Amino acid sequence: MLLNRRSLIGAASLAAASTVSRAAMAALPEPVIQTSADTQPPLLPPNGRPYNPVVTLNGWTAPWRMRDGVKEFHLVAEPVVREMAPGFKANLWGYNGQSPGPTIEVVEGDRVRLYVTNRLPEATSMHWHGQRLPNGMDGVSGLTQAAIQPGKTWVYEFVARRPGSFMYHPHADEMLQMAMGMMGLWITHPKGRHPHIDPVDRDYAFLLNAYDVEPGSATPKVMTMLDFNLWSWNSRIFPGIAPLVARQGERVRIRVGNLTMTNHPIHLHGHEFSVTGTDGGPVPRSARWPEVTTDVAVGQMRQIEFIADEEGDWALHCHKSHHTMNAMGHSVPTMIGVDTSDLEQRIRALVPGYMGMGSSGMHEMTEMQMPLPANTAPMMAGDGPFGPVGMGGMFSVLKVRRDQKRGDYSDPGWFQHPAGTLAREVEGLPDAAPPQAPMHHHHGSMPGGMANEVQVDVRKPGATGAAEHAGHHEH
Ligand SMILES: [Cu+2]
Repeated sequence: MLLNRRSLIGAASLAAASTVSRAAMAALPEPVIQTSADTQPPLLPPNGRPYNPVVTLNGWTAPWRMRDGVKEFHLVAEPVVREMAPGFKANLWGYNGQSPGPTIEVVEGDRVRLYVTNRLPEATSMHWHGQRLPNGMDGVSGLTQAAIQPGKTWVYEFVARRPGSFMYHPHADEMLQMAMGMMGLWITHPKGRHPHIDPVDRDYAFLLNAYDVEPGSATPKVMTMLDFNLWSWNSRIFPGIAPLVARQGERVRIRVGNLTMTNHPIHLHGHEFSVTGTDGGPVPRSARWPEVTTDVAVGQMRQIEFIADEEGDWALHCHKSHHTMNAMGHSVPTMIGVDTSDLEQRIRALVPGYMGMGSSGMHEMTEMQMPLPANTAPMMAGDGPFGPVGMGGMFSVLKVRRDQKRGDYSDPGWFQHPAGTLAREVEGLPDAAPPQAPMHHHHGSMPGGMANEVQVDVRKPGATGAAEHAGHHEH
């Protein structure tokens, strides 16, 4: 739901608004705030040059005011409450009611005027990442401007000179302000046909971000440098991330920007894609190659494109496996292979109902209704048509359907697999015994558990497949 700020003036939660005089605000375009974390339908341009709008995952595009041929936007930096997943809300800082802020969409050649109002308790600024612009519009506090003090509004103005995928974020107290969620996307569409930009049927965009929120709390720890525990797309974590939907045969573009403190190899199942652009602009066709994973480094954007020609529910996720999990204690010991049944019984005598975890892997945690502190997303969650998905964090699903209507972004539900196309259990075989933990096989008594009969395979260069067995003590 979109709300005008005016309809909320007077609410106790917006007391900070009074620091901006209403007379001064009257000359500015009304800031539009978003109260929902749902993906909003693409904003068809009501005026200006035509373009094919993007869909921001769990986000929206900022409406603008056209004034004397200039597109005017109004961003308000402010504390927000972001629902990161159903049942889990975080106290973040963002723009216009959400983190990330609204996507700015303009057309190559547009003159753009951006008002930035600061309703934070500290100074900020706005940097327009990747843009060609006059140096004084670059938004680096101290270097190209004084910081925007609380209660003040500054204005930036420049021409969107080249098409591409960009970002915006503060360049003042950056570590804290980005750890709190202050960022947004900027898309400059090409003016007419561009030799390196193909028209697409679906154009998705999201930012990679990361937070460190202690389970049971709601405000990120802002001094965290690397050890974040929530890996999100547009400040949402699976299963809170909307699916990406396509009609079979459509050309799909996905724009991904990274404002975390580490790289994310973004992997798509079932299709190959090309990287058709970066925040440096469109990639010439002759410089593209096929991929199924593209690494998006810190401060980079990657724009991937493919034909969604395979029907199904295809995972789209970061390939760092700890980035597809939600908050957990980092001090959990590895218990794989440890027989805890005896330990469990002994602890149960002291703590009724105690249950050990992880002795055969951690998948069991996806099936357990673990008692969680209030306001905490489960570590591995999401139910699929065949059981728990056991994922969190940077994970979503590309849903390709033959009968999805053009321009329809609604969730088509789970894929109905045609007969004979599903992996299946082989029936009629005896149950295989589960593997024994290696520590039950002590063959020797050497310190450190080194067995005597260790064999190594030596393959001589040039040998055609025949490996020689050499005893551990032979040389
Ligand atoms: Cu990652």
